[in-house]
Amino acid sequence: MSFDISAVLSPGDIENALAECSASFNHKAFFATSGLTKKNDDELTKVFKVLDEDSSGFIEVEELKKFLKRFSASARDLNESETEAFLAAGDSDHDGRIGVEEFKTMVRA
Ligand SMILES: [Ca+2]
Repeated sequence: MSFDISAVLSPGDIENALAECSASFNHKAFFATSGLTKKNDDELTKVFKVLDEDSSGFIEVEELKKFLKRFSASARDLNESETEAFLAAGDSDHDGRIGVEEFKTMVRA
């Protein structure tokens, strides 16, 4: 990836957010603790592009599973139920993936 996520988020905040979600993932807690909820449109678009690893313009299920890994390579994968809940929270048009506007809406919800 060409963009370093720590250019947008503080490494300490990322560390705290990952620690909080190490046992069970809660997207609202992660977004708040990592500082994502305070980021502007531009910054959230940059983060979205990191999460959209294949640059398809959408975060698909396989990419959602790897969500935590995009913040730290040593972080775990999300399990199936966490991934399903995460997708359901963000996928407001029910196409089975998360677009950039859906991502921003979810982060700020
Ligand atoms: Ca994608």
